[in-house]
Amino acid sequence: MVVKVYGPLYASPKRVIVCLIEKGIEFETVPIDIIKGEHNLPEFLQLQPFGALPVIQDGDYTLFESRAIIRYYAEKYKSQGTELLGKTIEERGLVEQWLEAEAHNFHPHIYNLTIQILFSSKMGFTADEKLIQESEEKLGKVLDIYENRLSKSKYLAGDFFSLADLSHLPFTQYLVGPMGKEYMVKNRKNVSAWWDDISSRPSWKKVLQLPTP
Ligand SMILES: N[C@@H](CCC(=O)N[C@@H](CS)C(=O)NCC(=O)O)C(=O)O
Repeated sequence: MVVKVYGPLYASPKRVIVCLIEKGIEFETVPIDIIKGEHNLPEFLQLQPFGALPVIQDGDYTLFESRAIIRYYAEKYKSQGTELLGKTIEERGLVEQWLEAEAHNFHPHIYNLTIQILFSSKMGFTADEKLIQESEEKLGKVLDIYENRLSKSKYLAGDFFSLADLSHLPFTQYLVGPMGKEYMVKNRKNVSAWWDDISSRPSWKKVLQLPTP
């Protein structure tokens, strides 16, 4: 069964797509344009009542929330493709811990920067410079914690690549690319080495060939 990914232009669907590629799962994409408001059309709200991307359809199974989807596929196809959840229950605990850190500590600040810097004009509002400055400061503090963590292990959950690292790819790509804030990564030796490693994975290079908004 080919998995349908509703996206694929935006960052959160790319979190799902890179996971599917790592796991060797066949998929096709269904374009949804947020700027045109397609995520709020009744047929899309049937799939994702909160009107956000991504959603996947796998046969008659529908799932939304990108981190729920990547956990689902990493577990469902545990022995296929890259092992993304750790081999032991202790490793799994650390993967979950850093996935939560990504969602609750890292993401809110990088999301604010993304919306304010990259999407405000497309969405028809003026960027809030104070929010940009505050978000950059807060993200910098999170990256300092990552810098310390990555001085002890090659990847966030240990010496193995996992969902915790993968989950950072789409928004960090915005940071180092179109947002022009590569220095936030480059100025931190361990974060920089980690970023070079995870962003050069063949799976991510394939995702980078997909269109962006
Ligand atoms: N927690 C959701 C958030 C997804 C999300 O913010 N998606 C953005 C695109 S990257 C979106 O659909 N934005 C439209 C909106 O929120 O109105 C997930 O991870 O799936």
